[in-house]
Amino acid sequence: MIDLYYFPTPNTWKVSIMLEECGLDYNVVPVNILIGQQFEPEFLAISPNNRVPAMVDHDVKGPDGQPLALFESGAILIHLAEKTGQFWPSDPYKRAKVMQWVMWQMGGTGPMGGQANHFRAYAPEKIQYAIDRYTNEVSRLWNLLDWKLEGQDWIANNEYSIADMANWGWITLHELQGQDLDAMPNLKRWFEAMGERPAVQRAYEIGRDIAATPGQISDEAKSLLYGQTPGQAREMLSKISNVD
Ligand SMILES: N[C@@H](CCC(=O)N[C@@H](CS)C(=O)NCC(=O)O)C(=O)O
Repeated sequence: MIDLYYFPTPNTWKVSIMLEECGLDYNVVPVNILIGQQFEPEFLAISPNNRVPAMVDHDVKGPDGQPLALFESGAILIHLAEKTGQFWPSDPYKRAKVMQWVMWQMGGTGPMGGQANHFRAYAPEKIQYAIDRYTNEVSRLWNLLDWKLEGQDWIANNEYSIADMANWGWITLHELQGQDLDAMPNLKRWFEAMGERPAVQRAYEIGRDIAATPGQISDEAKSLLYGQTPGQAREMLSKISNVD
């Protein structure tokens, strides 16, 4: 059995899509990042980076007999791909290409998209340089994907894989990210084809109620949300034991 620590966001949808596509049994453990549940010691013991998604795979045990706890959506996708052998080619050339596009997403559209969201929608002051910098970088990356998808259905090897799953959630945010999908027709076609897959639809719907459930954020969590200092991070981590 797998526990998926979840809040409906692009990084977390990657994992719920893979779990749904593979038909694996899993429990959804809600972590409401809007009210600071990512800073609670129980969650930090699984994801000391205080981010979702995270996962516990009870079928895989470590040297101490404890189940495997994993954070980082890319690592979780690769773990599930290796566990099931699905959406993960056995051919080394093709597998390396899937890995390439997963890593490209993890280092590119994810972090750049996160910063674009922040400066476009959440930053307390409007900083035009930062808005332009991150919006343009997202645009550059998405145009590369549009170019890659010219004449093909799927991102890596033209076969549906975890590379597609990794990328889809971020494209759902196209309006928030100031991107015009009509100007990227190959990306738009792929995005719509992904959205028609029943597993993607189920994965996207999970936990909508978690986001909609009102909750209070403590002053302490509020101060951690956008401006966590190294001192605060160390203080938080001092409450948990070291994890692999
Ligand atoms: N590199 C990480 C990024 C995870 C991440 O940024 N998660 C966001 C939601 S998409 C989060 O948990 N934010 C909570 C916070 O910033 O406090 C991954 O891909 O898993």
